[in-house]
Amino acid sequence: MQVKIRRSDSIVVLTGAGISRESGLDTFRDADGVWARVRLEDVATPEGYARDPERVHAFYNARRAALETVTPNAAHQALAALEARWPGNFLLVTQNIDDLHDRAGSRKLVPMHGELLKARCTACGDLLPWTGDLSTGMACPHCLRQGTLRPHVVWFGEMPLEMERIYAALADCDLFLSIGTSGNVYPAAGFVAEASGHGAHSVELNLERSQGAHLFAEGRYGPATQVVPAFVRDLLAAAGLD
Ligand code: BV8
Repeated sequence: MQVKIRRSDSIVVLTGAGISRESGLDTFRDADGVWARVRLEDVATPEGYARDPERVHAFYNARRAALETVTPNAAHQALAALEARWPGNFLLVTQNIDDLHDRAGSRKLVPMHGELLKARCTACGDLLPWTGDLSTGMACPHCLRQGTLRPHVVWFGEMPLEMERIYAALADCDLFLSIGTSGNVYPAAGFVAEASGHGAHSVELNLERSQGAHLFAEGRYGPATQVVPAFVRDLLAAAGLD
């Protein structure tokens, strides 16, 4: 399907765990996904953290350590190239807490569910880069209180980050791209309706039709490292930027 786009158009991209799958990071709801091994209630909620903080720290420590073994893939790189080449407004909103979009060079980037490589002190609110393990035995380098450092990650029941900035971009966008997400988790799963309601053309790029596939004007299916670079090529060509 020929992409209809103008250079002045605004683009909002939403990504989920599927875009990092071919870099070697697990998704959540695939058969071999994260939630097939642990209950999200135990490791990705404030209640789970209050019940057993060391279990939650172990869950995120393992995922943080895994980031050292993976690299951005062609899909991450294609989105960074699109951002660099696009003359109109561009915003990449990711549900992922890995650092692969950042390492691929994306800068107009909102990690709405937080970042694995940051820790936050629940006592003084300090936000710190954090690459090693976290545990309740550690003290906040800023306020020196012990046991107050948590992953800077948005758990279920917590408010995602920069929502005003995201909704402003959705209200303004002409093209909404959703990549590698199952459309299970809100409010992210509601972004396609929000963008479409403001007149945006919506495209789903995913391995298979997601739960929200019927909400999109267009869908292209296959592995992200194939469908995302191809779509970015078509987009740049349609805007005469190739
Ligand atoms: C909130 C960080 C409100 C943690 C995560 C209606 C409205 C509002 C809220 C709710 C609502 N209904 C329910 C809720 C509550 C809840 C929710 O949505 N629950 C779900 C389960 C029903 N939402 C929340 O709690 C959110 N907070 O709403 O706050 C509020 C209001 C006022 C005041 C205070 C609060 C917070 C949600 C954030 C939770 N944190 N992540 C961590 O990472 O450990 S979300 C979690 O799911 C994941 O982390 C991930 O970010 C997210 C989405 O998952 P996906 O990325 O889509 O991954 P998934 O495995 O599901 O799908 C992968 C897809 O990739 C598949 O489609 C697959 O086919 C595809 N794929 C696989 N391989 C490839 C591929 N595609 C391409 N190429 C491949 N190779």
